[in-house]
Amino acid sequence: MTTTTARSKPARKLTKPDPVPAADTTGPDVESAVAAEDPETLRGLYRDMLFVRRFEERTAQSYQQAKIGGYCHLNLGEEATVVGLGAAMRPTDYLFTNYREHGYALAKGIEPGRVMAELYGRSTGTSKGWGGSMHMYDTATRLLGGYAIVGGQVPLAIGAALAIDYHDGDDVVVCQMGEGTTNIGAFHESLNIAALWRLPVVFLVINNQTGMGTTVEKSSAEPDLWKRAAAYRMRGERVDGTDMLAVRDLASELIEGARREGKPALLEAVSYRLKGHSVVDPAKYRSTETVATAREHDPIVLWQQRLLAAGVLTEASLVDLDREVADGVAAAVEFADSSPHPEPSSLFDYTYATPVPGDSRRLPADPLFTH
Ligand SMILES: Cc1ncc(C[n+]2csc(CCOP(=O)(O)OP(=O)(O)O)c2C)c(N)n1
Ligand SMILES: [Mg+2]
Repeated sequence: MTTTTARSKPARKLTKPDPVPAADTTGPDVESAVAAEDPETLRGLYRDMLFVRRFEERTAQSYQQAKIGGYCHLNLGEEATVVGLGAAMRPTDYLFTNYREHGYALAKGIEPGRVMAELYGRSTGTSKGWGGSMHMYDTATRLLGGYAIVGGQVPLAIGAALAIDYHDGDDVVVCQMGEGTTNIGAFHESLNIAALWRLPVVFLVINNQTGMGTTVEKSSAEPDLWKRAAAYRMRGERVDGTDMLAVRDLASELIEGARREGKPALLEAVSYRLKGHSVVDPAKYRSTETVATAREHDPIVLWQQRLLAAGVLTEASLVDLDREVADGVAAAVEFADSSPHPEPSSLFDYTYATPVPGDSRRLPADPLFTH
């Protein structure tokens, strides 16, 4: 007979890490950056942020009208990062994103109508209507997707960066992801290889402090995500994701470091998710304080106030901008809604890179046996 001696186990109680410090959005730095910036550039950046906001709000509305199906995640609250990044990238730089990518597709320069058409599942969409919200792809503007599997885009981005390096190119890959992705194994493998092989890639971690309903403190033993770069001797930075100029400038610096010196880097952008994880998530798990904090950090409100205070915008020019943006979004919806659905016979066209002889082309309603 064997006797078991009771082992004293340490209590499974994790010490709670400090919460992520709130990014400072009201400091004098933003004001002096605004004062130093060309007013026309500021108006353009604000217009682009507003466009993403209105586009996403309209997307939510179209979803409720059942014009859009499937999963659908919005960039509401993330507009300053989206636009700041877009301003930092060269048109020939490559971008990989997660499934929360409509804004990034717009920032990369894809026609809004084609983005909306993809959401509507129409053949004029970026992926001919077969991809939908999570799978936008456009070789012309070098948006290489749109990935639904958390972390799926990270090794692929490394492959693109390796290809650039192999061909002695000087383009850079930006790989966007959420903070939840930094705990996926492939994230660490990719950072390791990027650093070892000095690949031209910048990892952009959008720390919206929540992965579905789980807070960053509950999912990450080290919630200061920018510090993860140090494990790979890579430069890591944290930026206030609501500050489009700070995002643009820091992203530019890191992108140019990757381009000129083959130095991969990690940029953590702290932002605030204004709504639930996806359009169907009422986010009841969030406290009133969390919602209030997110609203306080609404980048559209912040930048509207700042640009009005700096005299870059006036109440009258805001009205004009609102109308211009509303017209642009309406035109995108009109284009999408009047575009044809893909032909059912094309359902299998993109299943394989090349046609596979003898593959099943049977559609769900087709009879199993024809004779
Ligand atoms: C491998 C994998 N596991 C789980 C999921 C389900 N899932 C979809 S989004 C998500 C949360 C990801 O959070 P984060 O990376 O912070 O991105 P965010 O949605 O906040 O932009 C999860 C767990 C998935 N799509 N893929
Ligand atoms: Mg997140």
